[in-house]
Order: sequence, then structure tokens, then C-alpha cells
Amino acid sequence: MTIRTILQYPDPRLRTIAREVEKIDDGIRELIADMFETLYAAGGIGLAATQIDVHLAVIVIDLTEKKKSPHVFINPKITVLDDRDRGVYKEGCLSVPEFQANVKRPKQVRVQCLNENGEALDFKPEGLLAVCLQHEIDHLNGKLFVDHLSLLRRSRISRALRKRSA
Ligand code: QAP
Ligand code: CO
Repeated sequence: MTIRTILQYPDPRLRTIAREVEKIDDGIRELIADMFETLYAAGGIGLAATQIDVHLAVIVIDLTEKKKSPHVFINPKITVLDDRDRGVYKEGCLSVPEFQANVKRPKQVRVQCLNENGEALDFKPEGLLAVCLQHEIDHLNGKLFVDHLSLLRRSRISRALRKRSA
């Protein structure tokens, strides 16, 4: 298992659209193990493969931050069930370190995907899991939570991060 480097905003590779996983083989199982290793080392709750520069539709989430509840979501499809029912959550991202911002998202969504054993899942996540899945599925589509903010706030964040890494 390897801790992989997490791409940092505004790295253009974060804009890559992920491909679907065709077969859950040893390569995918190794990717998943590395993603959990990277997630836990960074102290996060969710990571998309995009963030480690692997452009396959794989997400790992552990909301407990105690390595107790690892969940894998492969080839997720999301459906918004009620566009008017939205909630605000203060989000962060391992690719946008030390920045948080309120993001408004639908509360009622349906997710269809595969787990690490290739079994089909079809469920309606609630609360933080619903927020986190939408955030991570955005990554697979080359989208970041800062894209939900105003252009002014976004340019301030990218300037501050560029300065920090310079
Ligand atoms: C996405 O984010 C998320 O800035 C996962 O200094 C966040 O794991 C979904 C993190 C909130 C729903 C709600 C961020 C760790 C972790 C930082 C993360 C930092 C250290 C972010
Ligand atoms: Co993120």
C-alpha cells in the first residue's frame, strides 16, 4: 500500500473526466487500498481517484475518521430526487487544503454504483454521506466544490494557494 500525492487546486488535472471501471481486478483493488491509505494519512473523510491523478470512477469514503467505516463506490450514477429540497454544508477538500466554504446541494439523491466486490448498490444516502457523495462524484466529473462559489471567491482561493505553494 502506498500513500499517493494528492493534486492541489488549481492543478488542471483535477478537471479530467473519469472513465468507468470495466473490471474490478487486482489493479483496482490496489488503487482502492492506496486511496484509503492516502485518505487516512491526510485525515479526510472522502477521496476520489481523480485527486490522486487516476482517472477512473472510484470513490472511497469513511465518515468516522477512525478507519472504522470504509466504503467504496465504483461507477456511481446520481439522480436528484427533489431539486427544491436543498441544504447548506460547510465543505472542505483535500485538494483545496485549509479552505472551507458553504455549499448548497440537493438533500434527496439516489446513488447507483458497485462496491469493491462488484455488487450493485442502489440507495438514498442521507445527511453528511449525501453531501460527501455529491462532492466526490463532482470530482469524477472534473468539478470542485469551489466551482459552486462566486468567481471572485474562487480566484481569491486559487491566488492564496498558488502563493502558498510558491
Ligand atoms: C469532502 O473532504 C467533503 O482543508 C471530503 O486542511 C467535505 O475529506 C464532503 C481536509 C465536507 C462533505 C463535507 C480538508 C483535511 C479534508 C482540509 C475532506 C484540511 C484537512 C477534507
Ligand atoms: Co474534494
